[in-house]
Amino acid sequence: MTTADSLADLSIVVPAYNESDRLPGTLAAIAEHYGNAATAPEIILVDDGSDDDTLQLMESWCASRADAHAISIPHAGKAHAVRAGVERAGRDRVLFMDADLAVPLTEVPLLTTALDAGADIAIGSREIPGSRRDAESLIRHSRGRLFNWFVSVFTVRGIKDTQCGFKAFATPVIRQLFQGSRLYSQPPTRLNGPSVTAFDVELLFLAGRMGYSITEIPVQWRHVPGSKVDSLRDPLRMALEVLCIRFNALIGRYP
Ligand SMILES: Nc1nc2c(ncn2[C@@H]2O[C@H](COP(=O)(O)OP(=O)(O)OP(=O)(O)O)[C@@H](O)[C@H]2O)c(=O)[nH]1
Ligand SMILES: [Mg+2]
Repeated sequence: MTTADSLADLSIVVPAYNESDRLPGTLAAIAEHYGNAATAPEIILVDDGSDDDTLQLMESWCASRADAHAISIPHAGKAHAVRAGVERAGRDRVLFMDADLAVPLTEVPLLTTALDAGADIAIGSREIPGSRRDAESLIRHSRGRLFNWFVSVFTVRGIKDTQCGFKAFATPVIRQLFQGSRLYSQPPTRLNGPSVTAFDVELLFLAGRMGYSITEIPVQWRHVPGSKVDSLRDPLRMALEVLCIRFNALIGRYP
């Protein structure tokens, strides 16, 4: 399959919450990179109740493109926004990426090529040879490594970087994984502020149980200011989620 065919087969899902500062540059980069060609990926932007004009930005950008969709759901966090985008996806593969474009669009074909080569899931990695992490503080990097170690002890083994927000799946595979999710089967009843969470850990954990192949692909990544992650609350919440995944597995709640 050529790169153009691979891209024509792809839906890109971008979850965003209060991203009126970071999203315009990302949308401009997408428009410039893909133009409006028939071979361009489908673009699905998902807002879940931003307080700023993120949704308006999405809607006006989508109005000028052939296959782009702005989805609006009640506030439920990144996992549910990705899930809503995946449900809407009309192409054979889905890649989700962050609104801050921390991984540039030049890396998209690296993941689709891995899917072409037979992987069910291809995930961007900042921790294997050939990758790069730029502009990241030592504290932030160390926190990420500690979390990955924690993940490898309790849930997903053998993956060096489970947390890069740049992952591609065969569409039926990611739909099946979300169906198996226990942490994100229902939207939260109450949620204040942005919520990034460890939903990808649960997806990868389920993928391992279901026997899907996962390939880690080295990507160029840079830290982009304007993070929505709370440096204390969110790592603790994510660690708790990892323990919940282990507990759910122990009591037989996963397929
Ligand atoms: N729809 C939706 N998206 C969210 C929510 N919280 C975060 N996001 C999106 O998730 C993506 C990642 O958010 P970031 O704040 O960059 O977090 P991160 O990249 O995991 O961590 P950093 O390395 O600190 O930047 C961005 O596209 C955010 O807009 C949310 O509650 N809802
Ligand atoms: Mg980020």
